[in-house]
Amino acid sequence: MKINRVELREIRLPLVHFFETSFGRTTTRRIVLVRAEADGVTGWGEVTCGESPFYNYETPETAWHILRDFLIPWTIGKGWRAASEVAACFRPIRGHNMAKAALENALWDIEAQQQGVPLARLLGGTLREIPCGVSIGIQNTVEELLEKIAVEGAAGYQRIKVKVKPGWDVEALARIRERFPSIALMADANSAYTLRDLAHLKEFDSFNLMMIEQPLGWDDLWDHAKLQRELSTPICLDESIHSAGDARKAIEMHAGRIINIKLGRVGGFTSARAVHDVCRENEIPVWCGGMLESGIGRAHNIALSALPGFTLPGDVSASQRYWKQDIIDPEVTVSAQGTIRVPEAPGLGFTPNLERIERLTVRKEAFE
Ligand code: OSB
Ligand code: MG
Repeated sequence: MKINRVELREIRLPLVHFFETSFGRTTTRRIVLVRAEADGVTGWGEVTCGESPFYNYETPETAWHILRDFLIPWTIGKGWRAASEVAACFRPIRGHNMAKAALENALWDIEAQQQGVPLARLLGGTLREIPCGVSIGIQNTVEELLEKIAVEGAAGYQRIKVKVKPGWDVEALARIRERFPSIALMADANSAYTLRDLAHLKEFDSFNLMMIEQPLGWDDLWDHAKLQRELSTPICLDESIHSAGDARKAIEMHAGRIINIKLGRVGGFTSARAVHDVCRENEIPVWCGGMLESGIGRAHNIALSALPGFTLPGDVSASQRYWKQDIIDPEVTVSAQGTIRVPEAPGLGFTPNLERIERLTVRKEAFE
């Protein structure tokens, strides 16, 4: 695989409904896309960072810089035997996993097309359909939250995740349980608490939650281990797992009982698969997280979710929940049973719509 051209572009994509977490509200996404060409085949990747450095420290600007000045010059013009080789080449750069993932994942897309196999299969995926849940942000009122849960439940989604933060947590959860006593429910705090909130966090144990996601510091496994000893609800780690090594340490420390894998956060498919493998060896269930991706990142998430360790419903859901019009054809749809069918066509199995992407593009830079 000889990469002869890479194009970076930034698109602006307004969300159908604002998405609010403990760290803020998003209404329009700024998404950096990577388009790579090798031997006449085109592959796509997506930088999944937020607009501001709140989920992690990356932003569209830092990703553009790292891609333009380091990752692209390091990969272009070289012959690669496999997409799985580039992760080692990127290793000298500390962090910037979402920038790395965007380029690496584009090469996986190319390799799958070259081999004429679906990306999921190239990765070792075995599932033909993936179980789906939804992530519902903080709303203006609890009534609106309850209505959203009712809609998503009726659509068939297999579990509901709600965002929580101090002031929007036990009361909202109590109201949810009152109206929906038996739905599969979980809460995601995005690091909004500390161990000083221990007594408060213990109240979460009364809501029969599947898990509580990343209650404590984004870079803190130690305090999660302390908290897990005090909670009966399983802790799921999101922000603090960046590699297979982190996953191993978290498991050894009993910092949580479940891990959410995000392609961007861990630096691409090669690392994501390694995290999956460590978890599987240790019987830690995993599920695929989401970052409000466009269709391109969404297609990658679907391929990843086909690996056999993805036993819990993930945050990968239908395009129409996010976008009036997605940038891939067809868009991602979910069955009445709350599943997405893993495509069987070579590569992504979805076609990026160039004309639509071009219309949404606010800047572009090409490297030959
Ligand atoms: O913590 O999982 C998270 C969105 C942005 C940043 C962080 C998170 C999320 C989500 C949304 O929960 C998942 C999705 O629907 O894409
Ligand atoms: Mg999360």
